[in-house]
Amino acid sequence: MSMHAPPVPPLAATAPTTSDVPTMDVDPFSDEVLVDPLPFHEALRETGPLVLLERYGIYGMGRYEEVHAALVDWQGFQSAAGVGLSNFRRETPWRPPSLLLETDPPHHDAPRHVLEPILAPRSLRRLRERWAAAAETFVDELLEREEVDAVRDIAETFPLRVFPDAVGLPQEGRQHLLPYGDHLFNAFGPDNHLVEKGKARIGAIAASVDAQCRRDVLSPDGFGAQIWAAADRGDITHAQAPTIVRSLLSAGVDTTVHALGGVLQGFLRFPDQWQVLRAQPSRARVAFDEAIRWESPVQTFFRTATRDIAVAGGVVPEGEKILMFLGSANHDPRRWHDPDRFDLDRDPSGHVGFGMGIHQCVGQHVARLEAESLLHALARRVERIEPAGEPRRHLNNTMRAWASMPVRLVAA
Ligand code: 4IA
Repeated sequence: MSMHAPPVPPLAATAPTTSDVPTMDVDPFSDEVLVDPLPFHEALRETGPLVLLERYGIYGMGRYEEVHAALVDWQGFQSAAGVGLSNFRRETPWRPPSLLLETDPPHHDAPRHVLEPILAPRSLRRLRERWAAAAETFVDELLEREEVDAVRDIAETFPLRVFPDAVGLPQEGRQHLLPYGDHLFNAFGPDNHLVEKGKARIGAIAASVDAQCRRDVLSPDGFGAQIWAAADRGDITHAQAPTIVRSLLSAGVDTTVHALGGVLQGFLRFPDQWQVLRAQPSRARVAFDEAIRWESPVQTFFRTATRDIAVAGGVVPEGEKILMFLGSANHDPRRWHDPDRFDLDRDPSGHVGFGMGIHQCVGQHVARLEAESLLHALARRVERIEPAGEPRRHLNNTMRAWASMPVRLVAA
């Protein structure tokens, strides 16, 4: 009898499968996309809320709503399998995983709770006057020159004058911080030519960065020493302390540098916005946040599905990687009016440029204070910022960055 029964329809015909998810074959880490990601982002958002990126066999999200939802769902979208393309369940990470970025609760929580008050606005109050004075001196020096490179001479120089001192780093080895970050952010992507070019030097550079995390080289009053003091209190272990200091050096330099490059580019492209800031220098903070949205220095991050997760009609299968396009979400016209405009009159809050949820940037107040100090001093003393040559992009698998931005600063 069973021999004559009609065949059972295959399960796949009714259960949601990957075949419900539209595919794209573009390489989001190609030079072409990295130079100008906006056309790719639009195509990604239009293809669907969840897309299979065939080239790497991973899922991608480019719309604000789904990116935001994935970022806040740490139970479904984990970080402990790595927030780059490499899946730590199957592959060995190139460096010991971060105790903040590449962990999930409960392991994530003690390091986070230790770092949060150290980098909180009230703890930074003692830095405010010092950084304002440093910015004044810095702008004095800039205005002595006809032309400057807004990347090398401003965006890189100012953070490197104030941040390593605030951490309490020795002088020795500071020149390795930017190259270290550049390789780290490349290494979140695929093993392409950008990763390849860093490989020869990264061993020595990482050793230097690790050496700067040791208790005996850190000054007694900086963020670094406060992390070690938390180990003495028993809030974290002494073995964890240097890796948490390493997070400051990993996440705190290139990010701020490229965010400042982004805000300066915003003012070059939209000179009327410089006049808005000049009229009200207290808008420096909102200008910086708008630049984090507009430029999105950290463009992308991955998560890994902890179970089959339904996303807008498709399913991300358990164990698979999802690439969240923060820069695309921050330009999604479903969420933002005229998203490609850098506009101090908009309210940029809710952007995902600092992430969202339990992993949201713990150093954002430090970055804001650096930017605010610098922009405040520039806004009061510089009448116009004029282009003095073509800006040039710096390519990185994760960061949206500038290599060079020649400008003339016209004194007020
Ligand atoms: C860490 C997301 C990015 C800014 C970042 C990079 C490194 C680390 C944290 C965040 O090493 O903890």
